[in-house]
Amino acid sequence: MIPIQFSAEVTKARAEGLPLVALESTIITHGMPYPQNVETATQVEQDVREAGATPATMAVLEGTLHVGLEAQTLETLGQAKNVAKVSRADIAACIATGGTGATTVAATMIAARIAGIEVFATGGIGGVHKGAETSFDISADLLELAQTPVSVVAAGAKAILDVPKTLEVMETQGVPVISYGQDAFPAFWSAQSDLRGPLRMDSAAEIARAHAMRRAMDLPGGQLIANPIPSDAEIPAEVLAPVISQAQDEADRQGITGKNVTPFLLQRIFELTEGRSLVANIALVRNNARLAAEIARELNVIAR
Ligand code: PSU
Ligand code: MN
Repeated sequence: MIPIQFSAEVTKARAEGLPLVALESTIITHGMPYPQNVETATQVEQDVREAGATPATMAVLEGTLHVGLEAQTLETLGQAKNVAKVSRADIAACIATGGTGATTVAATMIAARIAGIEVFATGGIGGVHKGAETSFDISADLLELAQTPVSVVAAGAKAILDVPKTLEVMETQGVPVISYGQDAFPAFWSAQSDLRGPLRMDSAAEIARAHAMRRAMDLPGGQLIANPIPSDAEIPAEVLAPVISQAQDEADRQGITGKNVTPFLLQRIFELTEGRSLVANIALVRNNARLAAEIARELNVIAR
């Protein structure tokens, strides 16, 4: 038995068969500073509601898997220091030992599958890190996309990653990567990159149909929907490139490894851009939440 607790709102939506959208919590505890993290998480939940779906933010709290967080719980989590970052490798151990942890993309996909939620919105997924040929640092998020049937809406992969290698791993793992509304694969803080998205779709209905077809075909794994950042919130790639390489150099010199790499880089980029990276990050997560809600609504009207 999995100890699981649904929020009041999620309980109601499940009972009424309403569309749901999963949201992660590592972005709250490790991806953004307080108080912007809580403000953003609250706003993103509201964006999902306004787009006609119910938000379900996932976290493990004292050994219970929470599907949907009450406002006070979200605030407490957002203020807490030293919360564990829980991915596929740690989620079961965290629950079994009564621990508390914020869920990554991989762990949120697992929680969503358990809760019967098929659409999930986040900022950016983890991927293949620069230098992976020696560090072997490849995010568990990519392997999760290959095995857990959840469609994940993200703004592409961050330029802190080796984006071509990230696309190669998803290709190898059979993960459909769908650029939304454009040919290029978006690069998180910038809408465009030099890389083409392997697939392109222009409507939420199409994305929902592709998801439902994978389900009908019994294909394991989900889809990555790469949704470009709104143009008014973009940061040009040439502005960020030196910032990213500085942050990467510092991480290398300080010997940062494993699950600390991504939070370290995000925090340094936030500092080095004097908060500009965070403003863009907030805009793109909100944009992803709205698209995810639309996809969830479309998926809800397709017969199973
Ligand atoms: N991308 C962001 N913000 C984040 C993350 C990614 O824009 O906070 C988090 C997500 O939770 C993602 C995790 O699943 O980082 C990936 O960590 P790693 O690279 O250690 O797999
Ligand atoms: Mn990693």
